[in-house]
Amino acid sequence: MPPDRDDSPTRTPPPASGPGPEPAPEGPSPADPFDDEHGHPADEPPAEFSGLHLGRPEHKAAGPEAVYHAMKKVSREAGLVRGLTILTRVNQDGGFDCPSCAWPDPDPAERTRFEFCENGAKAVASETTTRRVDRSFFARHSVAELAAHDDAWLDAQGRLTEPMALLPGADHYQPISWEEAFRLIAGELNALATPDEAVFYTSGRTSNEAAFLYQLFVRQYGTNNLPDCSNLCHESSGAALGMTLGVGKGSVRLDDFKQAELILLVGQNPGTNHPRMLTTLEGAVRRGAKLVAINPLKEAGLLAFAHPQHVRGMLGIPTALADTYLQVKINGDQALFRGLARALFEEDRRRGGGVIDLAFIEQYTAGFDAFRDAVFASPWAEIERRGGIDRARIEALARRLADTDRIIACWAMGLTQHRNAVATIQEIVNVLLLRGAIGKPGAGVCPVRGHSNVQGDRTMGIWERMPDPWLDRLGAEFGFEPPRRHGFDVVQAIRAMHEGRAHVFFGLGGNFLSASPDTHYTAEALRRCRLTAQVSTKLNRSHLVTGKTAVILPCLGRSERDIQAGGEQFVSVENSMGIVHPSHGPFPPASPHLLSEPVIIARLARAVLGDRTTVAWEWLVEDYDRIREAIERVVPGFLDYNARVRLPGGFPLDHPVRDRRFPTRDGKAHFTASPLGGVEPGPGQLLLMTIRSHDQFNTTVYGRDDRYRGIHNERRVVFLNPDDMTALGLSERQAVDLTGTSPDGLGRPRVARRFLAIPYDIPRGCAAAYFPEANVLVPIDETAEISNTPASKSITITVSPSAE
Ligand SMILES: Nc1nc2c(c(=O)[nH]1)N[C@H]1C(S)=C(S)[C@@H](COP(=O)(O)OP(=O)(O)OC[C@H]3O[C@@H](n4cnc5c(=O)[nH]c(N)nc54)[C@H](O)[C@@H]3O)O[C@H]1N2
Ligand SMILES: Nc1nc2c(c(=O)[nH]1)N[C@H]1C(S)=C(S)[C@@H](COP(=O)(O)OP(=O)(O)OC[C@H]3O[C@@H](n4cnc5c(=O)[nH]c(N)nc54)[C@H](O)[C@@H]3O)O[C@H]1N2
Ligand SMILES: [Mo]
Repeated sequence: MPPDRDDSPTRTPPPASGPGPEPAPEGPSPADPFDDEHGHPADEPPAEFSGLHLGRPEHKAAGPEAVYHAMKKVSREAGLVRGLTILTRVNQDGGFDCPSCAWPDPDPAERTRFEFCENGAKAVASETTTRRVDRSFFARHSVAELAAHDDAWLDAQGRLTEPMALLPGADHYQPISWEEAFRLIAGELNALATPDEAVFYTSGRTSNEAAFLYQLFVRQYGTNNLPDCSNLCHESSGAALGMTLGVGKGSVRLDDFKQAELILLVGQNPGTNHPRMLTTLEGAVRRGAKLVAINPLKEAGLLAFAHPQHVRGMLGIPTALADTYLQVKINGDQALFRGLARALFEEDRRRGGGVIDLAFIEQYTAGFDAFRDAVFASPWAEIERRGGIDRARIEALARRLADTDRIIACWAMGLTQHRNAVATIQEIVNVLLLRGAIGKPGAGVCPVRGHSNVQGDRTMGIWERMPDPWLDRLGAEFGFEPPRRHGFDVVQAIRAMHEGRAHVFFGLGGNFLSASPDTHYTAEALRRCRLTAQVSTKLNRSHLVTGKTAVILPCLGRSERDIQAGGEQFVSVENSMGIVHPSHGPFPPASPHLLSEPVIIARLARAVLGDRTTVAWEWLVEDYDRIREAIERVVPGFLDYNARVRLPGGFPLDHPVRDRRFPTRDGKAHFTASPLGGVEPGPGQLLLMTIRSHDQFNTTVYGRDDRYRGIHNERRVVFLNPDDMTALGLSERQAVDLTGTSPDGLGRPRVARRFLAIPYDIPRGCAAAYFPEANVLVPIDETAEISNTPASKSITITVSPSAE
């Protein structure tokens, strides 16, 4: 157990002021070994720690504190009355889609007046802030000076208001007209030797309409270089599910949670990252369903939930959630699920059948025999060693699986960001297939998506490897021949920019530098570009580590009114469960100079393609119904898009697996027989996972607290097992350096300096630190097999005291 913690603020008082905007430092920025004319990457430690206050980890999520923290952030950013007005439009019929996670909204009839959570409120507050980053801000601060600030400070400065350009040799961004900005970008793109020398990134907040236009523009320009944040996120889920079930998306809907008997929550922290999911889980538990959590950390949101909008919850009275908690080792899940399969086979033998669903397996699946052989070739000793869970506990859970027909497995980044991520997710599918728990009510797979429209962007063709029939339809609709050669994913794009095979980076949203692995290598890759240009709402580090020329194109946020020639427009998004619905921003834009994402893309396309294009860009964006009509003809499942998207609650996309139709090559669901793999740290090494705190949305850091884990006012912390700390001779709060076991992409030692050691309830040999501060430790060449997702939750490191 961790040593006693001091909850009283007397030992280490938190500073009186929160992490709001701070005055800019006087004079030049501090010296920095990696400094150059255009700033430095994110991992340089601030001169001082910000003043850690260590509390006890919490045992429940939400409650009245959640309301308090949400309101504090909202009133600070948007003003209390204005902020509350804005929040009443989140996830409402006729309102806008919460820009935070992709968890679905309940049926319109079941929605309450407040259909958002603490962290959704924070995301909305961050977008609707009254602060502005305008031309005078950029005149006051050089890029080098801005780069000396941390991510929280950058985000806290407010909304971008007009296009800005950083010209070669300049040290300040300067205003540029939209026309000039498009001309500049077009000039660079048209000067490339081939379109494959440009990279077009997408983050998952982009609407269906913008995403569709974007991929159309990029393919008419001539490349499939469409990496997206999914490459860093659920790519492993898409790959594993596509190969086994034929559809790379989750198969369950909210209604299934009302019928499930057993819900597995694997590698996911919903209390922080999908808080509205807790309402669904609480409903399931109240109905009698059982929850099992599989996670190296005892996350508050998996233990219990006090619904802040219900009377009991407001009084702080929680509903217990997981009744079983398996504290698996980092990357131990493949072994654990292999163990569950083995125990299911053994239980079936003991009971003389009835456990393995042979009828289902015979009718619907392939690969069973090879899988059974692989299971019996995995010795219990190896299963226990790799997973860190003993056989008796695995057998106990297997007996519960054997007694249950309706099983849902949920997961997120805890499974997708490992070397063997695809095989791990396939192992979960194996277990569900053994029990026939796929394609029936109350059962199935539920990869819980991150960004609010990351799933929709893929449906709209944002993928470097869209299949030929899809490209055929796109070409037929617009009368051109789309390129067929697969493009770069994120890791390939970084390498290409680094090696001089790509010279222009364009980002539709996101924060490419801070989201990517191997920070210094990626920074160098971006610096080698001729141009880096980004469509953004807020300032971030990718605006500060740039190519020779850099452009910021500021766009409307989700919450903002979008008026075009055809009147007021709305966009649409697809949530984690394949429901497509509208999002309609009702509030005035942060600045009169902002353009919508569809308009930015249309004008860029015209500037780049001129008369070469077969698309009536200007006409399409006058009325987004016209974009949706084109989508309807290209993308399967969108028949009657304009009518159906206006129905209350939107419409569901067909998911054949729900009816036990498996669109694989042979029409069968596939068992997968993989060897047990993954990383096992050597002597003296630890396995590090890079995770989110409660006060961030990906690279956007709202503050320095991680309330549920008892961390206040500091992000440079590393969670360690107390016995490992003793073995390493470390004491609580000691400053340590984290060193990767391989050199970085530039051949230098891979070190993240000065983190405070925190004793925590985490399995031995495991460690955790926050993303993006620890991204410098994620090797560019350590990625998941098949999906190529960086293994940012399986990093082998050593930990040693910091040299002062
Ligand atoms: N407020 C907020 N909401 C968000 C986001 C955000 O940053 N902030 N990000 C959004 C995005 S894009 C995404 S993808 C999701 C991310 O949602 P999550 O996947 O919940 O995010 P992480 O913090 O990466 O959490 C990973 C969880 O997996 C566990 N874990 C790590 N390694 C392993 C392992 O090997 N095995 C198991 N079983 N567990 C492991 C960690 O302990 C942690 O609980 O959230 C989305 N929603
Ligand atoms: N080590 C490590 N690295 C990781 C992860 C991890 O767990 N560990 N997680 C990975 C995951 S799951 C993901 S999804 C990626 C996230 O990677 P990204 O999606 O690239 O990053 P975000 O932080 O979500 O992007 C934030 C920026 O998006 C812009 N933005 C916000 N709203 C809008 C909008 O409406 N329109 C436009 N155009 N721009 C907008 C703002 O300028 C803001 O600064 O990071 C990945 N990186
Ligand atoms: Mo994500």
